Amino acid sequence: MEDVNGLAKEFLALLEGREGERHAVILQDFPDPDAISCALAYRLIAGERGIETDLIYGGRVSHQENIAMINLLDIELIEWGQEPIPTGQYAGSIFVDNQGTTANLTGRLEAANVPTLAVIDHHAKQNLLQPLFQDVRAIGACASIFVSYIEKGALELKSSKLEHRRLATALMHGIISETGSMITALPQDFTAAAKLQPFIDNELLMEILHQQRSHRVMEVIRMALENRVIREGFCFSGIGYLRSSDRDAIPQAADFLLTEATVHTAVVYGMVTHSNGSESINGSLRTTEVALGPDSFLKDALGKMENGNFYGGGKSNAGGFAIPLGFLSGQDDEELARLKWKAYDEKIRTKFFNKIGVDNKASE
Ligand SMILES: [Mn+2]
Repeated sequence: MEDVNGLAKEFLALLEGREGERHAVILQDFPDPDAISCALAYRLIAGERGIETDLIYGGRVSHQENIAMINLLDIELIEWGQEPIPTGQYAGSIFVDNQGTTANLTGRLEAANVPTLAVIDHHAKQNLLQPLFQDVRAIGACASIFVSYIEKGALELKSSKLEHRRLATALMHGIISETGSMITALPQDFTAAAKLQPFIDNELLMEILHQQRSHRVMEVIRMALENRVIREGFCFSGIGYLRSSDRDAIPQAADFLLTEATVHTAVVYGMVTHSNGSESINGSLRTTEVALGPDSFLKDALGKMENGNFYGGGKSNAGGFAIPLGFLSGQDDEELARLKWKAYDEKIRTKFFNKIGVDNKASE
């Protein structure tokens, strides 16, 4: 068990004497509500101490629920794009809900000599960065870690303050969405939610949660349904090519496939074309099987890249992977594009079938 009091104290000590500094708060490339709410929490906590913050990420926010959250709660996130980070712009970086391995800004921060001040996360320890302060806990939502700081005096929440009500609503949304509506929540997450409850805006929360699916997402789900192959409770589906702006449809399709009666684990993947022309296979795993362990499942099934990093990883009920195409990237004629997808689709399916011990050739 972590010394939560000690960690909160250490966190607050880190912020002491930093008045006037500007910090880069780094979210993973495809920020989710948990990450967004943590970044907002850091902004308010640091703001109280005269520290300015930019909340930045190197990918895209495309899930309509996340876009709604940002708009309805008026959260200012900066999509950084491909630009380098100017030297001297930031006195330090704070990684929330990630440890630098899922944020493509990590290398650029290093190139700009921005010191890593803190890593605050709830995924398995990755040891990529050497921060001054680290708080990596096994907990349902990273947002609950920030609530524990707030409880220990990082911020005095007041219902009379609009920005505090918005923060509480964001953190509650982060906890709810990250824990599958509290199903995978731990006692600490319930404690955090209880702490937030008096400050949240119920109507706003309802509005954020009830976003309808876009036409593009519906199309990706249709493809995922058509192409799915089910073996031993596992459902695999390769959906072909999609634009990077539609990447968030992949986990939504996996969520949907998981609702089929005989399925306990769903894996959906597709060939994503990025704005710079490069391509990668991106995939999502969702499971209701407590014993599966998405992190080791994906690491075992897909293995490592040449640089030693794994293609994928995860947490208790979800995981993701990205396989860069490198030399094979780029616009091709229809036939070559079809062959390229077919080769990757077969290879990935075979790897998963090998992992679960079934024969790729066996009929349905
Ligand atoms: Mn999280």
